[in-house]
Amino acid sequence: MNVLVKPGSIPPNAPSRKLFSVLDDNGQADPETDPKLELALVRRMYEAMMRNRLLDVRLMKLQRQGRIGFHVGSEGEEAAIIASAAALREQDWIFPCYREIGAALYRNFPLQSYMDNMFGNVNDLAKGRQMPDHVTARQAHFTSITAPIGTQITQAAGFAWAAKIKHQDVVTASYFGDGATSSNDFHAGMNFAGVFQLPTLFLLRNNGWAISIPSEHQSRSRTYADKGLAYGVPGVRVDGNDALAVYAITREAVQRAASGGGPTLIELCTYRAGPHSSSDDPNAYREAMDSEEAQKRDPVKRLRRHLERLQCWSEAEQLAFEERVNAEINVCVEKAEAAAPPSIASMFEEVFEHMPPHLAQQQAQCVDGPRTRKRH
Ligand SMILES: Cc1ncc(C[n+]2csc(CCOP(=O)(O)OP(=O)(O)O)c2C)c(N)n1
Ligand SMILES: [Mg+2]
Repeated sequence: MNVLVKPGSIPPNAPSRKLFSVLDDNGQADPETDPKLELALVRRMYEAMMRNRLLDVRLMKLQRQGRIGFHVGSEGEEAAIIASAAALREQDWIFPCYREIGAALYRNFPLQSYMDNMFGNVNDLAKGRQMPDHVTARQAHFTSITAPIGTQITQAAGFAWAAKIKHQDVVTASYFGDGATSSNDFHAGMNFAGVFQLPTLFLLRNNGWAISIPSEHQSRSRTYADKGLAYGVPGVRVDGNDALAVYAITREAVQRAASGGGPTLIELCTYRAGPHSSSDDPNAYREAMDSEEAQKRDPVKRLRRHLERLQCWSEAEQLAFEERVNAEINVCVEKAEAAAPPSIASMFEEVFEHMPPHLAQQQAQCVDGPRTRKRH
């Protein structure tokens, strides 16, 4: 039977929630929201964000020089990624999208291992079987990066469910973009986490774009945080370019999850200052003005201004830091580039515990084939 709904009986969208922030564009903290973190922690976050920025600059150059095949960076999104990772506890697990390498490095994933992955050499933990930037860092409680959008969301929910069943004090955090909210996995993960009240955080990096699709065309929801309403998952909007705000809200959500309060959806409102990846040219679809505005709100510069106000950072320290990090990057690049590629035979290994005969035959044919001959 068709039921005609009287116009006006469907309630309008929930009103857009206020954006939680601490720092203004000049790095001045609002005393009402300031989490009053130890300065050593703020400095550590700043240094990790700056190191990430220097890495992105260098890796993009290496790609343009044809020395690595691909790079997907996080310029402009460093606070959203690194300050949230800093607010997680050591035992908590990160289920990343492809932009979260900064979170792994913050957890002391070695820069050399990252660089080995970028060159896909014999020392790469993924053994050259993955694209560059698709690292795995188990020691850092950082799961493998996969290219398909959204798959990590259900994995994080499932891992949190297992932790809950085993009474382990573990919180999981899935990172994903605005575009990923259109994936099946987002809906499945949110529903599951809501129903089972799982200790998990949905860290939704709204960077304005899903490659060339603007975030306002991705969804008719008034805000991305509103999406939590349908699943009974509290949603909150945070200025994702404000490291202190990101830290404060993430910390609160971790504490709530760890004490049985259930999941939280955190919309980290940020901006993708660079291209989607080294394979993308944003000039084809976005105005230059756009990125000028983003420059003003740069999360790295904002946190630096904050530290300078507190007399905890100076121009001299900045120069020394840049020199030190660039030297560290140079050493890692040199080593990674000099290392041999993985052997062709290794492509066939580690799929089965005992290699079946047909695979062994293919391996032998491949090893004897033209790809292993010099100058092929
Ligand atoms: C299942 C799936 N569909 C499509 C793609 C192609 N793809 C790669 S990145 C991307 C956009 C993702 O945007 P968003 O989730 O906002 O993340 P961002 O890149 O902005 O961080 C798409 C559609 C994919 N990798 N996986
Ligand atoms: Mg996006």
